[in-house]
Amino acid sequence: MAAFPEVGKVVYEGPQSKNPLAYKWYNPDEVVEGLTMKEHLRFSIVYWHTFRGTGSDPFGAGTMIRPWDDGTESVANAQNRARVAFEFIEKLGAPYYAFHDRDVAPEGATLAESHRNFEEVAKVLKEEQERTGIKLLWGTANLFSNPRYMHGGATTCNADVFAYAAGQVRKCLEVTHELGGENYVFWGGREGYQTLYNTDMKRELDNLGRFFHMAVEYADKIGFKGTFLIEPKPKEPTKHQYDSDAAACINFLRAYDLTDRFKLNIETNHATLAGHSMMHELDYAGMQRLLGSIDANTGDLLLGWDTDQFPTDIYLTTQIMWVLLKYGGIAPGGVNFDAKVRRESFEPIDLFYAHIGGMDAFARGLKIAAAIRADGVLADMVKDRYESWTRGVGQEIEAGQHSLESLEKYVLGKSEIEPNKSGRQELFENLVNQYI
Ligand code: XLS
Ligand code: NI
Ligand code: NI
Repeated sequence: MAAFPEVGKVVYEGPQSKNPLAYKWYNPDEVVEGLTMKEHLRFSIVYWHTFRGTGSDPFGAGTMIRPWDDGTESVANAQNRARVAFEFIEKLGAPYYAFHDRDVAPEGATLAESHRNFEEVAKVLKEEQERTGIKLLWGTANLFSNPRYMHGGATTCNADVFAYAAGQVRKCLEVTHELGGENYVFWGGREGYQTLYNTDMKRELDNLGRFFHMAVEYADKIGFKGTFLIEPKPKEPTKHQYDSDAAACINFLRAYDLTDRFKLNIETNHATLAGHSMMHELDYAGMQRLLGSIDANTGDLLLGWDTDQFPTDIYLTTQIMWVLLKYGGIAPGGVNFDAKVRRESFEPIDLFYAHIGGMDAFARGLKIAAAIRADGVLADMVKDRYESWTRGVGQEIEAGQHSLESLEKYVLGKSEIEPNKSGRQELFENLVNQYI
C-alpha cells in the first residue's frame, strides 16, 4: 500500500505552473553549462530528519503524523519505513539519499545485535535501490545519540568507548560500501569539549586523527573508494566542536596527513553558526581543492542554533551554485537536504512541499549563477580590480622575484604609488540583483 497515495511522480511544469506538487524550476534534463540539472545538483534526501524526525523539541513531544510508522523500534517497522522512504524519494525524483546507521535500523542491546539489525534493514535498502535506481550519496555512523558517547566517540576519555565507536564505524563503512555509497561522512557529533579544565585537547585530537587513519585503512582493505568527508560545525552539542569551520578542518586534515582521502561536507547552518557565510566556507574549501559535498539547509540568523530549515532563499542558492560552478561542480558529492520540516508542519504532504521548494530554489540558483558566469561582467570587474598584478611590479612579485628590500627600493624610487580603485561593492550588488 502506498504511503503517499495522493501524490504521483513530481514533474517539472515550469514557472507558470500553480501546482504546488510540481517543479517550477527543477527540470532534471535541462542542460546548464554542459551538464543536466540532475547531474549538477545531485540531490540527496536525508533519512534522519525526513523519516525519523518526530517534531519533538525541549518543550514538547513529537507532532509528526506518519501513518506508516507503528511507533516501535522493531526491525520490521524499520524495514517498512525504508520502503516508504524509497516511495517518497522516487516520487520526488531525487537521485540520492543519505543515512546514519541508527536512523535506518534500531540500535540493539549489544553491538552484535545492532550489527544484525543494520544488516536486516540494509537488505531492504539494497532491494529498494535496485528497484528504483536511487543511490546512496553517503553513510555515517551516529556516534552521539547513545549515552555511552557523552564524552565523544573518537575523542572520548574512555578508551572502551573509542573501541565501541571503531566497531560501529567499521560496520557502517562495510554497509555503506555494500550499498555502493559514493562518500562516507564524519560529522563530529560530540567530538569537542564543554570545558578545557577537564580536557586534554592534544590527546583528543591525536586520537581523532588516529581514528580517521583506521577508517582509511579499513576502506582500503575492503576496496571502498568513496571520499571521506568531515563536516565543519562550531558548536552544538558541545560548546566547542573540534571541526569548527572549514579552515580549522583543513588545518586538522593537513596536520594529521589526511588530505589525500578526506574532503569537507559544508553545511549552511553550520557556516552561519561559525560566523561565516556559506559562500565563504565553500570558497575556502574550494580554493584548497577540499570541497567535497554540501548539506543544503539554512539557519535563522535571529536564532543561535542549528534550525536546519529548508533553503528557499534565492540569494543563498545562487551564491552556493556560483561557487560550485567555479570549482567544477560537486560530484561525487551532492546537494544533501540536511533539513527538517517545522514542528508545526506535521502532515506527510509537508515533506513534499519542503523538498520541492528546496530543489526549485537550487535549480533557480544554478540558472542564475550560470547566467552571471555566461555574461562575464562580474568576472571582468573582478579581473579589473586585480589588474595591477598582471604587469610590472605585481607580475614580478607573483613570479617570486622580489624581497622586502627590493620592494622598498622600488617604492623609494617612485615619486608616487598608483592610486587605489573603488571597490564598487554597491555596483556589484546591483549587478547580481539584475540576474536574480
Ligand atoms: C548535525 C549534522 C548532522 C550530519 C550528519 O548538525 O548536520 O546532521 O550532517 O551526521
Ligand atoms: Ni549535516
Ligand atoms: Ni547540522
